[in-house]
This record gives sequence, C-alpha cells and structure tokens, in this order.
Amino acid sequence: MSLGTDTPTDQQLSSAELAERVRQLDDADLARVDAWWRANNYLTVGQIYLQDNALLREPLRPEHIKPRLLGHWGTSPGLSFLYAHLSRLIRITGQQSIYLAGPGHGGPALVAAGWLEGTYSEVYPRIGQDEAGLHRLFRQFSAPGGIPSHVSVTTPGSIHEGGELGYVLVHAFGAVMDNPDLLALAVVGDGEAETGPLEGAWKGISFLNPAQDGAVLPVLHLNGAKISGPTVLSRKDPAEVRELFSGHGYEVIEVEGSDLPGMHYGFAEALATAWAAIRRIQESARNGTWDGSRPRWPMIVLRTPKGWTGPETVDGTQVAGTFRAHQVPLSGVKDNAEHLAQLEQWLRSYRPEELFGEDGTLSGDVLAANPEGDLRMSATPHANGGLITRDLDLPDFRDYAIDVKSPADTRAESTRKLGEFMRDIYRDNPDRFRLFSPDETNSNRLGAVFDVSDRAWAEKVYDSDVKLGPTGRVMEVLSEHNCHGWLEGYTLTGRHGLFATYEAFAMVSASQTVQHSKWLEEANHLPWRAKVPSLNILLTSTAWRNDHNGFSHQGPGLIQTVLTQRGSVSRIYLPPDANCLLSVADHCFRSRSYTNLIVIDKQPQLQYLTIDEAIEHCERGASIWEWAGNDDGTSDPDIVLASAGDVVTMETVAAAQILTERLPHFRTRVVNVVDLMTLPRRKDHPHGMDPMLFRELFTDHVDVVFAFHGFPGAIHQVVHGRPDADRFHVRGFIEEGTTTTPFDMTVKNKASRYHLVIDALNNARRTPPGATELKAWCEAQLAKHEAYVVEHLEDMPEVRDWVLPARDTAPY
Ligand SMILES: Cc1ncc(C[n+]2csc(CCOP(=O)(O)OP(=O)(O)O)c2C)c(N)n1
Repeated sequence: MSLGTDTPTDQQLSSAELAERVRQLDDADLARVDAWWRANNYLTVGQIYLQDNALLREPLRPEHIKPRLLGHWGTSPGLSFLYAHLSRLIRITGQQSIYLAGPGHGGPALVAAGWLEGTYSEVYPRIGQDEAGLHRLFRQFSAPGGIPSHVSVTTPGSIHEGGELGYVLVHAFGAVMDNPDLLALAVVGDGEAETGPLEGAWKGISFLNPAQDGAVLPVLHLNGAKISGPTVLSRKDPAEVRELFSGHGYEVIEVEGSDLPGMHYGFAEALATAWAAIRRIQESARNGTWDGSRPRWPMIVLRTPKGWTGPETVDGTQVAGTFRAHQVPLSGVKDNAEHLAQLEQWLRSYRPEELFGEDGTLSGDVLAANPEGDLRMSATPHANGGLITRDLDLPDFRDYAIDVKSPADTRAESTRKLGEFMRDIYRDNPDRFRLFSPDETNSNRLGAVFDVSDRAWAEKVYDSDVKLGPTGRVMEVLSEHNCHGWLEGYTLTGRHGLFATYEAFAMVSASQTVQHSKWLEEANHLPWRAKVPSLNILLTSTAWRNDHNGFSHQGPGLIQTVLTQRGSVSRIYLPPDANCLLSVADHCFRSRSYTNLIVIDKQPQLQYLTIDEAIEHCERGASIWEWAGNDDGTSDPDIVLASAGDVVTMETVAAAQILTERLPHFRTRVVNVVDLMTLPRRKDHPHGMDPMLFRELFTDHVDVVFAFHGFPGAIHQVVHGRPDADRFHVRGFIEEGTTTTPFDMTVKNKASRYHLVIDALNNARRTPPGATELKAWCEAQLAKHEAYVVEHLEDMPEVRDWVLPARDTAPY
C-alpha cells in the first residue's frame, strides 16, 4: 500500500517540518481524507439502519431496514472526522498513536474505521473488505449474536469502551505513562465532561514527564448536546472555556464550524499546531534543554454540530446540531415512506459510488487515507497487550519474609513487607511497573518504594517536599478515579501495577472495577486479544482498624462488588499475615487478565505462618490450622471455626484458644481461608475446591462459625450449594462502627472472640460439660470490656496484648 500522500514520511525532516506538512492540506490529500470520512459516515449510518442493500444497488425498501433501529449517530461524525485527520498525521509523521473515544456510544464510527483500515477483516475474516463483508458488518451491529453498539472489546484498536462515561482521559494518561513514543488522542464528550471523574482527570498533565512518558492530546468535542439537553461547556462563553482549560495548564486550540472543506483545513491546522507543540515539549525534555517546569500541553476544543452531515430537519423539526441527533434521527423509516426517502438521500449524500467499487471493495482514495501496518490505529499493538509483552522481573518474595518462630506470637505491619517487595520490583522494572495511590503510600506502609522512586510530579517542587519530582514514578493523586483509571490504561497497554487504597473509599471507584472486569470478561472470548497484566487492587486501612477514623471509614463493600463479576476474572484474597500477603502479591503480579482484590490491614498485626507454610496455605487457598485447634482430624470435630481476613482471624484463633483451654474435650477445628474463591463450587468459580477437599475442611454436617472480614452475606453467597450450607453461621461487618478501640469494633459487630466462643457452643453438635459456665464467662468478659473501654479508652490488657502461648506439642 502506498503511503497515500504526495509528501511521504521522511526520517530526515524535523518535527517542525513534518508539522508544516500536516498543516498544508493539499487537494489530493483533502480528497483522501474527505473520502475516508464520507466512507466512515456511510458505514456508520449503514450499521444503524441497514440489514440489506448495503451498497444501495437498488432504491431502499422497508425490508432493507433493520427491525430494531439502535445506535448513536450524533457523536459519530465528529469521532470519524478526528480519526481521519489523525490518520493523516500518522501517515505524514509516523507518529505511533492510539485513539480513545470518550463518547464510546459512537461505536459504529470506530468499527467502521477498523473496517476501512482492513484490521477488522484481519481479525474477523468473516467480515471481509467486500460487499459480502459489508453486508455482515451492517447486520452484526447491535444485533443478537453480533457486536455491542459501543467501542467495546470487540473493536480492534480499542482500550476504552466509553460505555460508562467519564474515564477517557484517565485511560489515556495511563496508556502513555512510561510509553514515550505514544500519542493518545482522547476525545472528551461535552456531556462526559460534566462527570466527576472526567472533571478530575484534566490534572493528568501535572503528573506527566515529557522525557519518559508519551503525550495525551485531549479533544473536547463541544457538539452541544447530551441525550436530551444541552451541555454546560457548550453554553458557556468560549472565553470561560478557554480560561478553564488554560487554568488547568493547557494551551487551548479552538476549531469551530461545519462548512466543508473549510473544517478540514481548519482542523489540519489545529492538529499540526498541537502536534508541533507536543514534539517541541518532548524534544526539549529529551535533548536536555528542558528547565523542568510543567509544560503547557496542547488541547483542542472542537465545536461541530451534533449529527453533523446528517438530516437537518425531520418532520419539520430541527435535528442536526441538537440533542435530537443523539441516537437515531429518522426513527420511522420502516413504515414511513418520507423517512425512508430521507434516509436514502442521506446515505447517497456521501456519494458511495465514489467510495466503493463494483464488488464493494474500497476506492483508491479511501485506501490511501489509511496509515500502514501497525501504525493504523485499529491495529496498533499498544491497544492489544502493548509493546512490552514481557512479564515482570520479580525478585524472590521469600527474601522479604517475616521470621515467624511461633504462630500468633509477634506483631508486624504486613503491608510494610509488601512495600519492600515493590521497592525492588520498581528497581528491576523501571519501564513497566507503577504503584497508584490516593496519597496513601506512606499511610499504607508502602513507603519503601520511595527508596527507589519519587512521587511523580510535574508542578512546582519546594525544598520542604519529600520524594517528589518529575522523574518520580510513584503515582499519588487524591482521586481514586484517577488512580484506578491510570492503572487500567497502564495495564491495558501491557504494563503492571497496583492500586492501593483505603478499603472504604475503594467504593469511590467501584464502578470502574466493575467496568474493567467486564472488559476483561469479554476479552476472554476473543482469541485475538492479548492477555494483559491483571488489575491488582490492595485494600488496606480496613474497616476493622479504622477505629480512629470512625464509621465513614468502615466499609468493606468492594468484596461484594467483585463477587458479582464472572469467575473467569474475579479473584479475592484475604491474607491473614505478611508472609501470606507476599505469596498472594507474587501470584497477582504474575497473573494476567484478572481483577485481583487483596484485603489486608496496615496496622501491626499478629503473624501466623512461616514463609513455607504461607506458600502452601496460599496454594491451597484454605487449610486447617492444626496448631490453633484441638481436632486430630481422625473424626469430625464438634465445631469448625473458620475465618477469612486478618482481624477476624486473630479473633478466631483467640476463640479457639479459649475453647481448647477451657473445654479440652470439646473438639475445635480452625480453618483459615485466604482465597475466598475456593469456597464456591467449581462450577461457580474455577478456584472452587473440589467437594472432597471441602468436606476435609468443613465436613459436610458439622456447624461452622465463620468470622469474615466483610459483610456476612458474602460468605452465604459463596458457600451456596455446598453440603448443608445453612450450617455456616457468619459473623462479619454489620455496619456497626464508630471511633473506638480495635477490639470494640469486633464487639460492636458481634465478631469478637467471646462472641465466636458463644456461637460455637450454641451451634455445636453437642453441649459439652462446662459450656454454660464458659458462655457466662464470655458474657462477663464482654460486660467487663464495655466498662473498661469507656473508663480507660483502650482495650483490656488481656485482649490488647494477647498472643497465643507457645505450645510444645500439638494439643491433641
Ligand atoms: C456515567 C454515565 N452516565 C450516563 C450515561 C448515559 N449516556 C449515554 S450517552 C450520554 C450523553 C453523552 O453526551 P456527550 O458526552 O456530550 O456525547 P455526545 O454528545 O458526543 O454523544 C449519556 C448521558 C452514560 N453512558 N454514562
């Protein structure tokens, strides 16, 4: 294929000279760009309306029209206009580029782009670049067994579906971090720009380093309307819009209009100016002439009518340029002859006879508008697993282990060990690992990473600042949406990372967790989609230990959220101590295409397992802790005390100690669960343990008192269908919390060791001698606790300083 330009890429030309070529749109290139755009618009309208007669070989008849008219026209011509011009820039400059459509409901435009570039047929050979392929392309859109109406996973070149609006800029910024040669064009819908996440995302440039990162070119598309009303930014005085984005640090370039070919010239000029500015910034940063201050990155404000080139009026009502163009402007085509005629006129306005040959193949002008090979945005490897496909170079996590001499005997901050592990991951993977956190790296005890990397920062740095600077690669911004979205963009382009956040505020970005998991779920069905590094989320500063911050900080809801996702992607780990955390983290960093949720608190906590025991425990996902109970495993115990989560595990082990010491003939088994997904049946989750193993741990009829980190309903959900699931009595977080002592949190939520003992005795198969007295003692302990905390403002010493006394021999 020719480069499709009279002025081919020339490695010898400077960026300024190349930009000049982009600026000068000659007649031949104008014809190509316009032909490509018209072809794209034709294909977009065809996808929305036609099930037959794709090339209009005969006058349109009602039977050519789909029975259900679905899709969004309004945003599409703007999206394809931008695509056509960026493709031209790529042809001239060789710029590696990725296209993110914020208003992803313009899916047909991006599907059409992939088809015009030939990628679609390469990926889906059934949809060839010929008339038969075109027919299938139209029929599959928004159809049963076909493709979604958005720029979904099925769309080659996409890393951003744009279904849930608000994330286009965060994905774009994540994609260019440590990706110096990449330009991400991010189209921001003016409706989308009203969302909280998008509003916060403009700050991305305050964290971008022009030497080591690529560039984001935001295009704010002010087409004026949303679904049924105007947009805020389109109705503002343009000066205010300029000031707003100028205040965010952008150099605002404006293009407005609908006249053709005038808009082609205007946009070529704007894009050339933007790209020249980007290259100037990058070159000065890379050739040592940069003064280190935050560059003024360009952005484009594009004002075009919604539904541009579509029907001006329908039934006498203005449609183009209004919200009425948002979806399907002519809705009655099947039964309304006038609408049908108007649709045909609309389709023919793109002059398909100039765009398609006899057999449906594309004309030379259209083909010549495409960049070549991997430079086609629909084929860019950046959007399919990235350029770096290597896994992380991981140090041996065993080297960071805590030396546990005796279980539940010493306390340590487990996440600090993870910080040390990540410090060395940073050191060994300077091009493909980042930690993302809403200002909590130190708070979450992960600060060891600062030994090898500063916080990324492109704004001013003061002497009083600590570990802050432009070459930093630890991402801290007080926005869960930014952190989550940046990590998504980073992993979808092949790099690895972790989002560490306070547990309660993970709900701020919970919807992103869901949307990303959906993406991974669907990608699993597409053999051509490369596996991408997993989305690793660490929830720390958890509900049980937010006794100082109080009720607002107590919410383990993300577990429930991840549970709703398909088993093919969702993973939930509750390591009880540091060594288990290290083993789990190592596993997660090696994994691909999962959503890994890791939940562990940051406060000093009891350590239970040696590193070898931890590895074995994590490999199994759940096991009996023989040292904690008095069950010899030869016959069924009287009760199973199970736990998942660090604080509740301490309570469980303490409860078992009370039971085994005070009722030595009452057989207590202790089971710890680190991989929550071992509990469901295998048919419900691939990690589900087989029935034999489940029976080995939980028997199939002995009652289980389960102390769970999260909301109790989660355990009932995962043990559904296991033998006699009703015997699982779950204690967990029941929305009782406040500013109080750590142990009082467990008391308030009825998950304390004393509650667990009482539960065990109330639910055991037999009532052992001494049970009544022991329950009375537990009640007395609870009463004593109530009085003690109020008087002393801290926990009783026997609880606060509790450790498991070392046992010389097994208790049985
Ligand atoms: C978070 C979110 N809220 C609501 C919607 C429903 N929705 C779909 S399109 C749309 C209007 C989008 O307007 P805009 O971003 O300006 O896109 P365009 O005008 O280019 O179609 C809305 C509200 C959504 N997809 N996501």
